[in-house]
Amino acid sequence: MTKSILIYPQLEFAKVQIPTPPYSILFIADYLLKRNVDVELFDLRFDDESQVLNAISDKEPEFIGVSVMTGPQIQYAIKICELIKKEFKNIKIVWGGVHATILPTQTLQNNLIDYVIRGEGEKTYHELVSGRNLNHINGLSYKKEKKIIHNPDSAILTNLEINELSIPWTLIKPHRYILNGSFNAITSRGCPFRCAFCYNTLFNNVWRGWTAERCIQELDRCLDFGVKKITFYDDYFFANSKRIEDLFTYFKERDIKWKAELRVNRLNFALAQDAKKHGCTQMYFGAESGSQRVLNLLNKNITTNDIIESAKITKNADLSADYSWMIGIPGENKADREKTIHLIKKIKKINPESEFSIKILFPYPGTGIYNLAQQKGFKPPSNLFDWSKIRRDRASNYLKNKTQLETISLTSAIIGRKVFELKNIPILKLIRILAEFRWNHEFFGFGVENFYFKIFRDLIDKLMSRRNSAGYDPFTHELVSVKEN
Ligand code: B12
Ligand code: SF4
Repeated sequence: MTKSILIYPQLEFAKVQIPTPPYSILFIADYLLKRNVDVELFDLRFDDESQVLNAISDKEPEFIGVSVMTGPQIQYAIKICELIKKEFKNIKIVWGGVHATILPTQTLQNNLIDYVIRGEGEKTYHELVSGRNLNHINGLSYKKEKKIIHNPDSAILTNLEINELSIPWTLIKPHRYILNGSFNAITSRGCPFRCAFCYNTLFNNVWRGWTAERCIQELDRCLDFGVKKITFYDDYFFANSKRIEDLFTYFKERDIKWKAELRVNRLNFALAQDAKKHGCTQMYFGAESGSQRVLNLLNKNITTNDIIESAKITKNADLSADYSWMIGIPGENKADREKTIHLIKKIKKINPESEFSIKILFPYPGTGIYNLAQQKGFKPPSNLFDWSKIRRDRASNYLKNKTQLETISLTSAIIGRKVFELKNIPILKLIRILAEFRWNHEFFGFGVENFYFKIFRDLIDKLMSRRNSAGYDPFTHELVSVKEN
């Protein structure tokens, strides 16, 4: 029987949020299981590296698959691959996920990695582990006589194939991913829009999703495990109105509280009111910028007026909203940034229940914004290790006023989040007073707290990586304890 092991490496701040199940490898595992491949799965946010090594000794699989996204996860992925290769020299290591898809050549230049699977992994990985001739495997990149070969792209899964996939719960411990009844779900893939900074422009640009009936089958299992509140991580949850209508009925019947993302210009009062009536507690929006010029540059296809309208609508429907903004966009100037801050303040006035965060844009290769960033002097990391240092709250080297941008981002994380309103925790209160001063006076110079934050975050990450730690419940805005058996 063909055997394989799939690994989801550690993440930074893994336990601050509700851990999302490792869907990337879960769906691949489900595809393999249904085709009689013996598959075992390790989530290194919980499992120990020694468990992986023991499983390899027991099973002696030919291939190990590792899922990797750009940023800190790379360093943990490298670490586990080093450990594996040290003990099992002949084992073949396969990297998949968004990072390896964007940069297959650079990824394969690392000696630890034998194969890269670009795009959706289900079919390609199955063909690889089943021993198909390498030349015939679409979506595969590999090394041959010191050359790197990229086979043609694979076809994405059809809607029917997506509907045949389910979450193979027996391979994971469900309670790990449920915090205080909250759970993160994904019911679809892809997004038809073309925002210039988004991976979807090169990866996942056709929407496919579970039907309402399939969603209900999968979500019913989650309810059996005690789930009451669901955050949908779909890129385009509201793509199909009939599906949404049926899901709304289900949410109401089962008293499920939920959150999901919507484009600001797809919201209307009837939808907001309906969502609220059917258990929606918050909608999140990619607002990105308060400058129309920058929104156009990002090919966002929304107006600042759409953003303002969305705040009025959510306010009138008594619905909370979470807005995600970006700064450090190539081509953005100081005036654009000020417009963003002013628009955020306006939104907060219109809907005081809304939350927000400001991230610093990182130009990923292959996205529309990447060329523009290169013209402005952006030099992408040239190896995997340097890619692992990329952080959402750290400004890239080519940007001017890096500390100021980072201070704006850090301030927004404090001002914009309900968790910092927990006034009974003295340290949070102090941090909030300083952030409020900065925000109200729009004074982001002398970012000393940013310096200390960088030291502090490394420390916190080490502590948070332990088994039992505090997590943040985004529904109740409470700090809760994450327990691991
Ligand atoms: C949920 C989520 C998270 C969760 C964690 C995910 C988890 N499982 O725990 C959280 C919130 C923690 C998170 C954090 C980050 N995330 Co995130 N996240 C997502 C999100 C919304 C869903 C991921 C998912 O499950 N997708 C569904 C699965 C089925 O799709 P998939 O992961 O692409 O997997 C398929 C293929 O990629 C491939 N594949 C994947 N792995 C493997 C492995 C093998 C062996 C093979 C063969 C194939 C393969 O096959 C899979 C099935 O077809 C995606 C956006 C999206 N919709 O995908 C962003 C996304 C993956 N995140 C992204 C990023 C950048 C981050 C951060 C690194 C941001 C940052 N710079 O700080 C942080 C990580 C910080 C940290 N804490 O370390 C980017 C990745 C871009 C990139 N270049 O890698 C995405 C695409 C968002 C975006 N629009 O840019 N994220
Ligand atoms: S709408 Fe969201 S998911 Fe879709 S392309 Fe734009 S940023 Fe990406």
